[in-house]
Amino acid sequence: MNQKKYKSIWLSDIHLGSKGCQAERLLDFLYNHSCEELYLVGDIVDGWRMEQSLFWPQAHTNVLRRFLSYAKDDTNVNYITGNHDEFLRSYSPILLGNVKVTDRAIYTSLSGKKYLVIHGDQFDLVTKYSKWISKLGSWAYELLMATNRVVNFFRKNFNLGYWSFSAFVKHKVKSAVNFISDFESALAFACKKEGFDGVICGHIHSVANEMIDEIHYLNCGDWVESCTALVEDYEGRFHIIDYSKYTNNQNYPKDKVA
Ligand SMILES: [Mn+2]
Repeated sequence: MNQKKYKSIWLSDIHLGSKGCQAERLLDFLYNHSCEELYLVGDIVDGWRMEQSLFWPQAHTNVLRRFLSYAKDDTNVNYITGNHDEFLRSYSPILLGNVKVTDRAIYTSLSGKKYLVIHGDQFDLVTKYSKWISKLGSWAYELLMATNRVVNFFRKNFNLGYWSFSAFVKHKVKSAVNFISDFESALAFACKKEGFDGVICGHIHSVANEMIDEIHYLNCGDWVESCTALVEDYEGRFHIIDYSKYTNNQNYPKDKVA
């Protein structure tokens, strides 16, 4: 298999166990990419969804198996906990097989810069102080995702590409835009105070690679709406890979689950 290799790959907000999770597309990405260091930046398994009902298709198991096979193939696999997989926080830091589970990590880039790797909910005042409001938001979000699936079902049948209705709505709603910029500046401020050069996070499902107040702010996005990954290549450059464009050709070997 012709895999593209990077120094490091970061993925966040996969939400395995929820209907919105685009596990098939993620599997396609995983089969076509490898790295020395893999960071799973939180909300990988959606514990909140699973409390309500169990949704767990084979593709979701295959994603976890793929992570374990990376670890077996000498990739350094780090699982950073998020608010949807916070059940892991009572055990972290812990080594599960070859997978390091922690709440935060420090990454040194090839150019020698120090990045804080963290899910980011710690800087989101809504999830931090009110789980109830946050779960209500999560319910509204699920409704938005359901609409998204219906829209894309029709688009697929009319041979139109994938289009994120929910991302469209979120970018149109002013309060959502304010929420995103508040989150980004809170995180940048905290990182500057702690002496980091940058931050790599997830949580708000809004991909980014930008400078905020002298801090390199990188957000991996998610695998519910945007289907994006963050990578560092061997020249020490960071890129966002937009995998939503690789649609309708899930050509990963379906029966070969390593
Ligand atoms: Mn989160």
